[in-house]
Amino acid sequence: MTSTQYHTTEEIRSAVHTAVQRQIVTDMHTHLFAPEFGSLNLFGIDALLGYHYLISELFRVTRLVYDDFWAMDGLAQADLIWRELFVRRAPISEATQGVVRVLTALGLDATAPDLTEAREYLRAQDPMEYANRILDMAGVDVAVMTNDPFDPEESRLWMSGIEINPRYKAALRLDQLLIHWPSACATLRSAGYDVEVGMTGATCDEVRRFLSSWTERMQPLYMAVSLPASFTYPDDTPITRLLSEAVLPACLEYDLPLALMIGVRRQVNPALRLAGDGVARADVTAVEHLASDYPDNRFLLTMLSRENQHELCVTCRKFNNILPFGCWWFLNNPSIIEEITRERLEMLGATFVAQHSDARVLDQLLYKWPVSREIIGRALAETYVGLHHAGRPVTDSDIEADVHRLLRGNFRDWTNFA
Ligand code: FIX
Ligand code: ZN
Repeated sequence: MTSTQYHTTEEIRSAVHTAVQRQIVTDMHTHLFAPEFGSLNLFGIDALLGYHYLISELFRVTRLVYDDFWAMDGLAQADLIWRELFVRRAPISEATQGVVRVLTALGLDATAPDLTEAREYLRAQDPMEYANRILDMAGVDVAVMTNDPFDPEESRLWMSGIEINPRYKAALRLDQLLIHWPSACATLRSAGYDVEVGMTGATCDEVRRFLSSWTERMQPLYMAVSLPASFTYPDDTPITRLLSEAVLPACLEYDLPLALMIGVRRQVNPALRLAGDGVARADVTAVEHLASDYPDNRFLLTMLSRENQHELCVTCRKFNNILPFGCWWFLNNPSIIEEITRERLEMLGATFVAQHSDARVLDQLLYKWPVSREIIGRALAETYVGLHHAGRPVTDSDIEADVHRLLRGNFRDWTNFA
């Protein structure tokens, strides 16, 4: 097949825009659950309004006492958030605009005075059919979940041999194991593993046995951990030993990448619960040490602080066993996505995963992906316009190959996910 060559900057911009809109995405990090997980599968208006991004915005505009909010049931919380953030004022923040986009995409009235219509719509949906429909509408073929083997509700479902919709894949999440070792150790002991909190004896082998058993059960695409901004490696904490003697060898054995998500400051304001986490700049040298000590391991890497993005790009230029991904959480805003994507394109070409949604509620795919597609498309278009000005003809196959790499191919190659 012959490829089309573009001759003007307008043609290039329009070709990139079209390619990004058409590209099917593999959403490599979400907090979604397949419908078979029952109540863990969040969808619909009340879940959308209960998103922790909106809860912190509610407290920007009211003097409500935190405990009074938490004492309300979910429906009353959603009613209050709707009234305060969508009716009494224009929903201009990124998270509130997102809800407006979702309602509009579903054909619902985003200016409604209350939630009656949106709740009626929700009641009419079948969870299985709805999941496939929203994934299709968002142009997402597969959503990767976040699966915590220490969560009693979730692990019970996995143990029951649950069969899940193949459009959802697992990621084995290790926060409990790595960050809360003493309590994880107690849980492992009660499950029959011969582990010691002081990490003596068979502890690391037993942790590997635990990882093997969950890898075989969940068939994850990668293992993952979200680490605090204070994370250092190597040091004399259990994390260093668990990483080097259990997690990284297990990743090698199963040929899985390890995703490191670095930069959170958990519970800066505990009264806000899930909405109470913050951010700080982290030390990228920890990543460099890991990448250099474990050259045969593959890492997926995202950092939460805007201030870490440039140095992470530099680190990725030094270590080709790191694949940077996404504009995470507080960075998932148009202005910052544009900045980070341009910086990565300039420093790394198309060797990164442009975005993940981090959706917690299925319907959020209907805003997070359209926003990201738009901005990533703009950044890539300017990159190709630059190439055109430099004197290299630009073709549709160049553009389509890069769009595919950024939104689907790189992640799939890194995880051997055909
Ligand atoms: O650790 C994580 O995976 C974070 O993305 C979440 O825990 C965070 O609460 C979130 O939802 C960010 O978008
Ligand atoms: Zn997340």
